[in-house]
Amino acid sequence: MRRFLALLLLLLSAATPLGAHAETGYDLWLRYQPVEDEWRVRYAAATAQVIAPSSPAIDVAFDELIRGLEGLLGRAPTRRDGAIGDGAIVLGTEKSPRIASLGLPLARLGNEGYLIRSATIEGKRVTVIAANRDVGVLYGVFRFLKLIQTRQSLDALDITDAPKLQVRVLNHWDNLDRHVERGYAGQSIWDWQKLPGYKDPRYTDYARANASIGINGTVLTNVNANADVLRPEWLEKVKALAEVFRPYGIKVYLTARFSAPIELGGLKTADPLDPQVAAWWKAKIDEIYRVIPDFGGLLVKANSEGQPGPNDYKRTHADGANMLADALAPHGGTLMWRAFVYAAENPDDRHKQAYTEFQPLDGKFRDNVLVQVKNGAIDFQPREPFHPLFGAMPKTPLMMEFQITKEYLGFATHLAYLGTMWEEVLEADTFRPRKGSTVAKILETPVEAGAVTGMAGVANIGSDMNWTGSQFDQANWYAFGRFAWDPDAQAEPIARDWAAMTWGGDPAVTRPVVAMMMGSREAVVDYMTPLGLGHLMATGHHYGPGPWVADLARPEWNPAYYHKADAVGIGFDRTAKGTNAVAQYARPVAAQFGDLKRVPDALLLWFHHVPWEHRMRSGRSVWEELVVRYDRGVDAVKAMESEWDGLKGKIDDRRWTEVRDFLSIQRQEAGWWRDASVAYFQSVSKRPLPAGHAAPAHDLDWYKAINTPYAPGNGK
Ligand code: BDP
Repeated sequence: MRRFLALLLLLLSAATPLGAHAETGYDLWLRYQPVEDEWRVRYAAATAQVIAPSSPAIDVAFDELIRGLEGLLGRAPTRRDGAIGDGAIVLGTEKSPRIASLGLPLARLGNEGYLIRSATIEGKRVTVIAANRDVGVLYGVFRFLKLIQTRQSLDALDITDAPKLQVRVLNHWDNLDRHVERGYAGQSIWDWQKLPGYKDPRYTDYARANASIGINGTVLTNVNANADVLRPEWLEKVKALAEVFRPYGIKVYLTARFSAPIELGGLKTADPLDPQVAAWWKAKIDEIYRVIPDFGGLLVKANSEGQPGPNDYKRTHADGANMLADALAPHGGTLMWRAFVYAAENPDDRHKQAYTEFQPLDGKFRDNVLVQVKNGAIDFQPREPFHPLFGAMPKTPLMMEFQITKEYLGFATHLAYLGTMWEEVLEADTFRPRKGSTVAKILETPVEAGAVTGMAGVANIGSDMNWTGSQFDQANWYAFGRFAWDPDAQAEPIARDWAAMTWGGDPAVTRPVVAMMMGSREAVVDYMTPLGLGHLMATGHHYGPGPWVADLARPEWNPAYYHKADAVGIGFDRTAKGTNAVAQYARPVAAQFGDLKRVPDALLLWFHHVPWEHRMRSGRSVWEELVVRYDRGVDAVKAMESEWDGLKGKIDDRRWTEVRDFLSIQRQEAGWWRDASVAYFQSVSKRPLPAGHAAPAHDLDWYKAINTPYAPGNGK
């Protein structure tokens, strides 16, 4: 009877029209919705049975496989040992005699790689998912499920894959009171108050999602750090999370406030060369490892935006980093030290400050230090040239820091797929030491044998039902994992995979969805900061335009500092005639960026100050081009809206409606950006709008008067 009812339910659910499903987005790209009948038949033969040994990581792999097959194929093969039959999926490492007997080429897969292969064992046709370590088997299982989710054949499989970077971490900018700095998806998912007593099941789903894309670490706390998290009672909470994540191959990391020896230890100084300070950190780090033996390590933001650091004691960043690294080293811990520094006292071009400070320290950091560099020279803008430090510190492991949360790209409501932005940065050629040395290659190539490599992404995850504040922002979490696994990956196939897994395999859905995604980031660039402009957002919360702001305490906090628009022209001269920031790049790159004739239009105003009449490649003046780009951005959002309208009925109503409403907010805000920016720049350029381009809806003062003090995500 129960089986009959289950079957009936299954048939009913398969027969329910799509629109009636109320999907919230909670399931992310792991929805495991039933495949079409023809595929169910095709897949049945290769998924008849699952054979798996037992260990914490293999158990979660097994459970995930069963869960996936149950959802996708409506049938769960649950046998996990005994005789092998045709169509078995055999999981394991070389410790399983059956896998060892196949003599698979596992050695080159490293600790986290996997192999999926159609094979014959004991005369039966099987699929083997094998790895050197259990976590590789888990990654292999997710890949196998993806084959079904994206409707690939399961015949004659021969897949091997291994991550190109070692440390693939999320950085949560989450405070201990659950406020998320630059978070647009609700509160922090870490419910510290209830930890360690209560472990929200959400932590497990978080781990599943991360493991499915190969993320193997998470920094739980904000870079603007609070020393309290290092207190014993907080370490118990951290330990509880570490226990949930461990079977999924995910290590926990914390941020360390440099002044913790003063705040927690009662010392008079945090000077890294003071033996008492070093001893305090050593004892603290030993204590952490007693509580969490596989703790990943620490992340530090020092001497940047008011954070304490070694410069307070006239010591270098290397002095500070090495002191902590030495305490972590005996435990195998990693220290991530951020290169995002700029100082109030330093009048030099902000673009140059991180390079100026860090480049001379090349070779001075301990082996277990990763210097974490933002993708661009300034700060996560919609478009920046790649950071000049990439390639410039050949003796120092550098890791990439991307921002997944869209602080500068429209918060949660603007659809902006960041895969294209990351691909653009990763494939940029640094020419260091030679042509072809892309940013990706620099990240992937250890500075010496065995040296550590990595990538960090500032998380966009919160307690919202859909995790990321919007359905489409899930794609950015997903894409980050894929790029951290393989920095040479391409944005478009990643978008295709995500779209198929998230919205269903119908090409009538995925094709337009992928097209929207691929154009979306450029649309944001166009309506916010075209032609290489940057940092024009309103003060503090960064919500909406503020290009007129020129009265903040520090020069480089003001949008006017970045665009330098005046009656004559616009743009920041970073050529040899200006701040000469171009000289921080390898010669061929500097020659291109520094040459008005060769600099890409997309970076023109980042590197050059040009008269309003400057002729662009299009034949238009830079003033006209600016207006054209602003309008192009708004038009692109309108095009996304109508594309999405065409998908009504093809996807579930709830998610469809949410996206439709968000696109409408995006269109209004894109129009706000366009109008406010055009009004402002016109007040400076004093030029007429090009023919066919409408005047802003209001005068400049109207836009200047907009005040949104409660916009989310502000630092505090
Ligand atoms: C800026 C953010 C600020 C962060 C800072 C950082 O506005 O909230 O603390 O980056 O990365 O973009 O440290």
